[in-house]
Amino acid sequence: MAGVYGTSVIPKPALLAITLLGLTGSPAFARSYNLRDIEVVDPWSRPAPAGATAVGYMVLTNHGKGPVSLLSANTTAAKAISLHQTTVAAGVATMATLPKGIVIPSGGSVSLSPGGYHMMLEKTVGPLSPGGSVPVTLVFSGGKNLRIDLEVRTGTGVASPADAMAGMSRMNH
Ligand SMILES: [Cu+2]
Repeated sequence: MAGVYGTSVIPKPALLAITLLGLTGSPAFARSYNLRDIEVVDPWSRPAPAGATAVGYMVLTNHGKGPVSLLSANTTAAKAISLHQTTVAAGVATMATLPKGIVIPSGGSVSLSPGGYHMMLEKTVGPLSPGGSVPVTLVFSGGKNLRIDLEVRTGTGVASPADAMAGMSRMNH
């Protein structure tokens, strides 16, 4: 995107963060879910065919006094869900699994977004179609479970995550 103007001084993660802020800055349109002190805003996924690797994105906020971890997630719409972190360095995306989950600090927010933390849905049972939704149960520390729906939509024009997913699948699955 920035490359159109001949200079690409904005690192990709920063650009993505700006895009995400733009999206979540419209609370009137963003779905949100609450479980005690945990708030989940705008969970979404991208369209995908059956048997594919799909993604899950959202913003997690912890309004409580202690840290909370998102430990895992599960769904009936795919064989399994993993928690991953993408790191982009020199234009190359690599992903790591997060066996200990994602920590949401007290009073803080963590974004699951293209190019960063994300959920990976492995082997979708059926196609994920635009306008549809994917039921997901989030498992937090302290035995707290929250049922949400990922809204399936065509993302924000970011091209790299699907490629990164394909690479990840070849490497680790
Ligand atoms: Cu992944």
